[in-house]
Amino acid sequence: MQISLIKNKKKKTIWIKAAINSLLIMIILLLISGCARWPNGGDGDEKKLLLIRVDINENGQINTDLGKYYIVFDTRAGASQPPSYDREDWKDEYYYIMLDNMGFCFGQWGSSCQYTSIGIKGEQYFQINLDLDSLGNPKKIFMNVITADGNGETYDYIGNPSDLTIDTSIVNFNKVIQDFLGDSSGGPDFDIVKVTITLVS
Ligand SMILES: [Ca+2]
Repeated sequence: MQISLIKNKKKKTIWIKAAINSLLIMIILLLISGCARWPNGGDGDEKKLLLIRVDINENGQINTDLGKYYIVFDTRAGASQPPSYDREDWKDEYYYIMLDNMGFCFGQWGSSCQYTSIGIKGEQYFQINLDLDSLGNPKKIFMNVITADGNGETYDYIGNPSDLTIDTSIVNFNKVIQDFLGDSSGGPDFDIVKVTITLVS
């Protein structure tokens, strides 16, 4: 009787010790993985917002009855140049924002464009606020801004779209890019004159 009691006691202490040990191991593992994640916590922890403002000719006004306004992004890892001004050359993986007479929509060129409230439209400008998460948090973003009709004719685009390229690792990224005045084949309503890009954390 006594011997079995002692045996039970011993069994109990072994179980308790094992439980404490595994608990300690779990705590240590949690601490290690927590510490390991700490230094490169920038991966998604920090929300970044991309603000883009497009200004058109002061003699024109945003005219979604006769045309469309696009901002296009190439965020692919192997990308090396900005998207073309010609929509026929755009790849399915490009993200884009389109402003037409239904408002702002966002999507990938090969899929449907979803209307959202990411932008505001003024008389002679429009501005979009885009979470960098929705572009997949890329390191580099190649861009272009174009105005066009509904059928495929481009009215205006940024003369040197490489100037629009964004390095998302730069803190307080801010750029103002000018485009030629009066070079739109669709008249002043579709003449891009300035693009302002700001990246805020
Ligand atoms: Ca222009």
